[in-house]
Amino acid sequence: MRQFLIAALTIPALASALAAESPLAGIRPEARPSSVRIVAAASRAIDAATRLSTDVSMTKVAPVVSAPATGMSRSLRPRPRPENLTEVAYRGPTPESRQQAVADFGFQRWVKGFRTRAQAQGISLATLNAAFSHAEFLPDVIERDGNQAEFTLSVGQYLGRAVSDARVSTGRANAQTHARTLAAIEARYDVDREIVAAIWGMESNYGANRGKTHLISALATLAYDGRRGSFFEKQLIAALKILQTGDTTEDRMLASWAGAMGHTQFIPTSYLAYAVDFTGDGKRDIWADDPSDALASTAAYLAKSGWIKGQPWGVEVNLPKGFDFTHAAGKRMPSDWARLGVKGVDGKPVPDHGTARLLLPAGALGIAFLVFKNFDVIRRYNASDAYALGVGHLGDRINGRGPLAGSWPEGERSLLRAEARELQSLLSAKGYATGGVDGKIGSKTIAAIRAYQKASGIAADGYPSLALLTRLRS
Ligand SMILES: [Ca+2]
Repeated sequence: MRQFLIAALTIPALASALAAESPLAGIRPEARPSSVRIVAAASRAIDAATRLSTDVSMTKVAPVVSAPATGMSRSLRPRPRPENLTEVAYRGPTPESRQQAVADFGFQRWVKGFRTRAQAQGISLATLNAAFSHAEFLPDVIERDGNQAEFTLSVGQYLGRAVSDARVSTGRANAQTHARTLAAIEARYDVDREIVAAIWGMESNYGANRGKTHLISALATLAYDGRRGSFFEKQLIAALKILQTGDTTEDRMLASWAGAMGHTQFIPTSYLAYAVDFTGDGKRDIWADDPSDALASTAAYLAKSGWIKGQPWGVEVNLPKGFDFTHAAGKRMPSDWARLGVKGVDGKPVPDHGTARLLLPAGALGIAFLVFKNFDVIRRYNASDAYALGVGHLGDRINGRGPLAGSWPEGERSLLRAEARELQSLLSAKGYATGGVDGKIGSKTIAAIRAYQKASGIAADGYPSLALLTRLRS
């Protein structure tokens, strides 16, 4: 049996990149680029083989605002269209105001065309007139869409923010205040209440940050801007359908700048598919101060995604010394994992709640988990391992459990895209095929990392750590 010199992996590790304009925003779903990077860093690192389910084409509750670093080369701001300048009312002497005027003109022209397309999809003139009565081009939205610079945050740092003491205590208080509602929702949808409460905490800090942007304006701006125009036009059509049902009015339809609405940050298409009227007033009101409809809608979403009531999302585990990471792939019953030495942090085998896979969000030196099907159900809400960890752990904490027993490696962070390219390039130069040098850590790169790690006598966790890059450089 191979001996893995785990201690040889000195620094390690990693993290996940969060692209967000503020630390808190990184935790919220509109900062979807983080999800993309976290998935890349935290999930793929383990090995494609340890992830049985293919979770590529999942429905997302909130939009993926595209991965950072890609497609960022061209300007994201509305570009002046010189051929139109003569048609634009001159608003002021500065280049900024001129650009704004051009953008407004282009926007209004776009709205005109959009209205025709919307009518063809069954949106009435009355709905359109009401919806666009206060709609305007929002330069700030474009600004924020463009300011998604890549930066890194470790899984440990991410969890520290997502599951802060304040968020735990506020969560516990809210779970008490809304105990009857949460219990009723749990009874109707068979979704454990603490997970619903945790998603509420993650998405809007229990309703405190539901978003204050005029949804129609934001979606129209993003649809017009064109970077992900077709996605946002689809969301805009969905928003108009919501208005047409009479669930709410355009002035109350507020959202994050990227179109995530209400207590649990549904995007319009998810609203249409999953939102429910729990209070019985005939309106699916996820925007109201009363969170009942929003929380029930979230439970409905999780239920339809396959939630298994009573099954944990995951359990923190310890790995035995010299654990052979080539055994880390696939799903097993916890009792089978226990035979490989993978046990709960209390030293006992994890109960057989169902099959589980091993999750190592920061590689061999970080905290390990056995995660169950419910973990992947949470990922349906936001396809990020770090997010799902945050929700699951916050739920446990709200339920009265303590912090994680293990610790995350010091100095960890995920590789930036350029560093990932360098890692691939260095591995390729040593004869380990990474399937290209594109900065994306896919299964071939992970296999190459494992092969290099095995040949070097270090823990073959397939994890693209900074330590590994440093080692390859030397
Ligand atoms: Ca209602």
